[in-house]
Amino acid sequence: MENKYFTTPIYYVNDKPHIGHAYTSISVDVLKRFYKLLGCGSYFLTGTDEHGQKVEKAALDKGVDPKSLQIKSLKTFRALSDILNLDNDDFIRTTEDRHIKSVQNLWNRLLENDEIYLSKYSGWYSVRDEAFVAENEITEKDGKKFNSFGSELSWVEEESYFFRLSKWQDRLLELYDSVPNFVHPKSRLNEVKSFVSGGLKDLSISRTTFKWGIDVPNDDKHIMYVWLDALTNYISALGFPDQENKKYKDFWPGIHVVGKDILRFHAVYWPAFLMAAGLEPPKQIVAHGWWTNEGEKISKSLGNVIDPIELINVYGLDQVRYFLMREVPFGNDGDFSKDAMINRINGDLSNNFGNLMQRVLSFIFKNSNQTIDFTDKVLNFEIYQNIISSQNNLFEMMDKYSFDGYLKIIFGHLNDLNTYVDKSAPWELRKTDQVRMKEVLDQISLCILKITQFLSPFIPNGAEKVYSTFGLDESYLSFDKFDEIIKKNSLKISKPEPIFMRIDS
Ligand code: ME8
Repeated sequence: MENKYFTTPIYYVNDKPHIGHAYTSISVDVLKRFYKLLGCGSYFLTGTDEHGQKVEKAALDKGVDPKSLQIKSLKTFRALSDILNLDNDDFIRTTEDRHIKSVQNLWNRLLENDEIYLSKYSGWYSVRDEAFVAENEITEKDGKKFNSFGSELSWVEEESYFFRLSKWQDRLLELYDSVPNFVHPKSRLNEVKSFVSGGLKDLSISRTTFKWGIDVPNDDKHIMYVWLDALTNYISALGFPDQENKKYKDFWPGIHVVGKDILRFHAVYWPAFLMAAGLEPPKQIVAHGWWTNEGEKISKSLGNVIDPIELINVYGLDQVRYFLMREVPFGNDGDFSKDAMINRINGDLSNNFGNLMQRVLSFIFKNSNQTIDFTDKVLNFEIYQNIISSQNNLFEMMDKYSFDGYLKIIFGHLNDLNTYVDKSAPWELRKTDQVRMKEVLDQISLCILKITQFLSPFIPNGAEKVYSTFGLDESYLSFDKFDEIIKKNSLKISKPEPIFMRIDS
């Protein structure tokens, strides 16, 4: 099975993390955990973007130097990774030596390949997006200029090195045509294609009017444009410039999961930089949609930023992870509302999954000698066979990043199981047919075990809790260990702890 390398964007340290950052990180964590269960080699990178005018400006506004701001915010982003229970393999910072070495090496390759020249930039710039903005993308209001994201623009005029991006137009279009799903979803691929087909201008890749960045080699007047610096993190973490490094050989090219706001940097500039440096472009760029808060754009000035840590403290980690992955098809925009979240948690996790677990396992604990046996008859149980047969569908859903589609299939099985429990009523069978009662409980337990395995990338804590009730440690959550569970023949369960309690709105 081929190795998978998944990355999140590296987040700016100018501000505290919010729900959007948590969303991207959780989605990549789900992918990492899923492919790990499947037995693939998988690598997960996240980190922080610590240079640039935006970070420098935030530091100046707070009256501190960028280094201390960067250290303070780094702590919060690192803490968020822990709080989200991310299974990341590395956390990269763009101020680390390994990264600076890597970016400067990439620069030198571009220079050697005659992909860089010195000139002068004059035009509009969005500090908020760290982006140069073309005339045709500018709107005006009250005498001020804005880009399409509504960020205010400032005029920049300075000496700058340029990357010969215009030269890469045809090669980029070829790349989009030759690599299936290079950008996912297709609608975003079309957007990228039409941007590139419209013609590319050479890109300014250095700045001279401030200092907070990586030095351009052999020219102490210039620092690198923050996006050239930031994008390179994806290979710095694999040991670049050492292309013989095992991680680089095993995992590059990677799959970058990003918000739709930064698609152009990833699907146009990044593959062009890499190809121009003689390196392989990424495998795929996956762009997800944008969250709003109760219908409004999330922004500091509107005071409606959703703090993921607060949410987790109130609703629980697995609950927040599940809601974000289930509520909105990945790729679409979504609106966050507390009511929607409570309904989702109560409806799916509490009433459906948690309740099934609790009533069946407590009943077994009290009435069925606390053991579960997997006889052939149990293994032939129709709902279990349906779960097994849906496996390929589930893999396909994951392959096309349809997290909600995947979860819908699982919860369809859970609905069937709940109906089966009601219909076969083991509490009645206890009085009339204890052999059949045990068989029903064994069938349901088998299904719970399999379903929990499929759910575990989304709700890792809950899944571990369920498995430990069956006396199984987390290593049994891997797909190829399921046979071992079955071969155990008999499992003994301990007193089940309630999971996913109802939330009172
Ligand atoms: O752009 N909805 O960092 P950043 C969904 N440093 N996702 C959201 C979101 C929202 N409302 N708000 C933020 C940068 N995100 C650069 C990246 S990568 C080489 C450099 C998520 O801190 C989404 O993934 O502004 C978006 O792309 C990212 O946070 C932007 O994070």
